[in-house]
Amino acid sequence: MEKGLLYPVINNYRSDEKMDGLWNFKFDPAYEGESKGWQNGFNDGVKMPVPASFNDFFTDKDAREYTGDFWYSKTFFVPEYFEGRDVQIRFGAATHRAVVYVNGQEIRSHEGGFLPFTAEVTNAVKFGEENIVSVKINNELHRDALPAGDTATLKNGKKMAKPFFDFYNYSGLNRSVHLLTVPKNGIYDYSTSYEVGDAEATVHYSIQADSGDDVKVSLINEDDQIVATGEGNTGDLKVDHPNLWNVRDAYLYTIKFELMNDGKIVDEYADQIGLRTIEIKGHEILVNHKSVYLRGFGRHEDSIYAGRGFDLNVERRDMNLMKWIGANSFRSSHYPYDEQVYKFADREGILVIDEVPAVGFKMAAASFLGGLNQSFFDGDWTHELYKKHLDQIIDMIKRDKNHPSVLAWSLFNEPDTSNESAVPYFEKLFAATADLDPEKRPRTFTLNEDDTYETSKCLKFPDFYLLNRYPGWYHKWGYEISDGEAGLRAELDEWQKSDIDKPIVFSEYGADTEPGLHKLPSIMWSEEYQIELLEMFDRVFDSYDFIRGEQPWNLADFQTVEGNMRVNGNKKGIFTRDRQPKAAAFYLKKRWTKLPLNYKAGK
Ligand code: CKU
Repeated sequence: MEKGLLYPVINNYRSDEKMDGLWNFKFDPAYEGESKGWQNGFNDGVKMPVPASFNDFFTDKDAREYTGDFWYSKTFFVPEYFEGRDVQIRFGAATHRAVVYVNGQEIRSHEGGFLPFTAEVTNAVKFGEENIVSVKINNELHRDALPAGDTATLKNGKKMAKPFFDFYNYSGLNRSVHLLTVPKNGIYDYSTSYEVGDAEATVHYSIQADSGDDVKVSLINEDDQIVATGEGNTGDLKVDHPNLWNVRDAYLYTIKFELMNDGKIVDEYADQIGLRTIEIKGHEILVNHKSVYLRGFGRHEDSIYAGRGFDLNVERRDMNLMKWIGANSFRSSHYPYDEQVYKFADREGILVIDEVPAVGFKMAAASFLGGLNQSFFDGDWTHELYKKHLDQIIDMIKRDKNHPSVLAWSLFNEPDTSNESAVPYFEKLFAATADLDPEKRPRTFTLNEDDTYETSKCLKFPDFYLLNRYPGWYHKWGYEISDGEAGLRAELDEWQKSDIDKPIVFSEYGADTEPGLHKLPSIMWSEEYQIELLEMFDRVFDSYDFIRGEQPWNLADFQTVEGNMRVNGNKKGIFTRDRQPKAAAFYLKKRWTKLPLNYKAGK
């Protein structure tokens, strides 16, 4: 668990320098890096770009598939004028676990490949000199870690990742590394929550700092005017005639905190926030007390060459594609994304269902991935897994809680909930996470096809339901799709008859589609079939009032493990991996740009 995960800023009290670029890189298949002194740095590795996944740069398959320990190292200069401040190295993501050394000294370790962590290096660096940072990373998959999987050893001694999930195990320093200075005992976290009306809005704020005798707060509008001020570690800011943050119509205020000591400013932190509320009421998802119908995608951080390495250019394109097609939301399937993704979403007024990397918690979920027929939560790994799972939810909420775009927290993707053994795990996790978010956003998880209204033992936990359903693809496919539709309707009829009064969002459905493959009449994998499958689902969505969102799988094609179900990855993208439209994109654009934001409101 991190103390604070504020995004780096530069001001009179704080500095931020990116350490991105070329690092030295080395595989460590014999786990002997420390005994060879690699924590002190090395110069005989290959030059590796950061941020990026190492995998797809290599032309050699052993290197691309490499599973085990590997090292990154880089020299960096710490100027003398940094003295007197705290020096930190902040890693945006290291997949999946890391140990950080500075000048040979072990600083800290971290588990979890999709969230940031900060190495406090003040006492390890030499001021006015070159320093060396080395990071040992391990990308093995285990059942007691997130995302879940196994690591196999082949007969030739090579290790191989066996994910219980359907995305490639892209590894490395996938997000930017920052060299930061912050004031000693300064601000390390803040949070906000809101009450909004047309005439007035209230921002409840609280700020965490290690020192200071007072805090001054100001709220600044987009015209650079101060609209409210406050004092103290917690308090309320009242805004007359507020500009609310609305879906696809965002307005961002700047909140600025000044930490005071003896009448002098000793630290400052400013961030952009949006004034809005989120509630679930009956069948409705409400933003600013108004009903919102979600349309958008499940996504991945995935692109050619850099794999899961965060690329602002790809993200800009993805945001533009989502705006073009009329989307208003996405799920950060199946892990929290780079922080800049949420900044984009804040600015564009796009809602995010923020998901923790609790994926693969179902042995039989995807038999094509080598699933085993056993209940996941019966396993002896759940004790250790739970600790990591909770830790990552805590950090995800800590990191993302101040983004107006974040609509809800997804605590699992497709866990095995059809067995009673899941219930104690869910009870504990939902209780432990109830008060983490000062805004108390809804919590949810996606339900796999096997986990239905009739079979799931965990339906009481989510505030609204996310359904992943694949009739027309994984069953009742091709010419049988009409039976698939009938089956889907039969399941939804059960929900309708029940006394459950919560919205359902379809968080996955789709068909693998080879771009350029046309067939009349349609055949599976053709662009025509993808449209027919979407039309089938849309007919169903339009027939049930409690369905309050549609997020087909996936925004774009993405890389997976190789296998007899995948032709160079998962092709369920509405866009190709290089972000060009398949025919289905034009179909969805037509539907989504016509649907009102408050579709089905009041029903
Ligand atoms: C998607 C067994 C269904 C799993 N679901 C999760 C997602 O990660 C996969 O990519 C289905 C698919 O296309 O199989």
